[in-house]
Amino acid sequence: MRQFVRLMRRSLRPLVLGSAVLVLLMSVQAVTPAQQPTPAQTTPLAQTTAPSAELSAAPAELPPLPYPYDALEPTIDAQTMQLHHDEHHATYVENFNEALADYPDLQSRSVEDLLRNLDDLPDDIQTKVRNNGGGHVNHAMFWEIMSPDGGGEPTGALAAQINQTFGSFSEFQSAFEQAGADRFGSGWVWLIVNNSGTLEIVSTANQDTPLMLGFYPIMGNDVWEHAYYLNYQNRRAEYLSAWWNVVNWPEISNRFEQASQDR
Ligand code: MN3
Repeated sequence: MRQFVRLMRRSLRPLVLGSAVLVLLMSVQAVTPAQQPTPAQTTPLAQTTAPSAELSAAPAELPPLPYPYDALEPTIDAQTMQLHHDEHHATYVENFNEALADYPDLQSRSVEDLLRNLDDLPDDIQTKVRNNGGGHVNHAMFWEIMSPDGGGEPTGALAAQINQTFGSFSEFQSAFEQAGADRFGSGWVWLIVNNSGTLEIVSTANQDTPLMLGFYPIMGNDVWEHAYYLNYQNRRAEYLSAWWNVVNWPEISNRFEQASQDR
């Protein structure tokens, strides 16, 4: 089948063959299982069927903020958002691309894939990829799981799983805030799906991502001072508790469902 698809792609003459071939190609992609074990495949078809829109490393690009800088006020102020996205996140992307500049073959893999397999990377770029690739995936998720229309409580399967695991939504919130407060120095607090398929709260230092530990992050809050210092100064607990006002539960539910499907 793949040979056939390659052949079709090679002989594709969009102006002549028109949309029928495109429809055929799309339907071929649609029936390809997302979690097919496809290590080291670099054909265009394999890339387009990579697990659910992972981030490109060819090169990595700063995703646009999905809302204006001031959209999350008063929970997060516009200046913090601007510096956080345009400076901090942009710098992670820049340094990540710099790390991969001498390794063009690694650029065909997703950022997530590189982070899941850090030990296999050349020694001289492992730390750079860990810090800057981690910074890129963490922040790309972070902007999406917040919204000006955020807040409230999760619904559906995610709500049920949270209640089952933590007792109630408010007990989950307390545990998440506590783990964020307990993270010494810079890092993240996460809700992940662990290897047993159950929800778990973990925290990581610096830009380490749960992907490095083999876990899929459902949601995470950034507890680096750059995420809250202008508004909250040293009052991290206050930031953690206010943050629920901007949490985008529909997007987090999507990520939860993605994690369930990928298992
Ligand atoms: Mn940050």
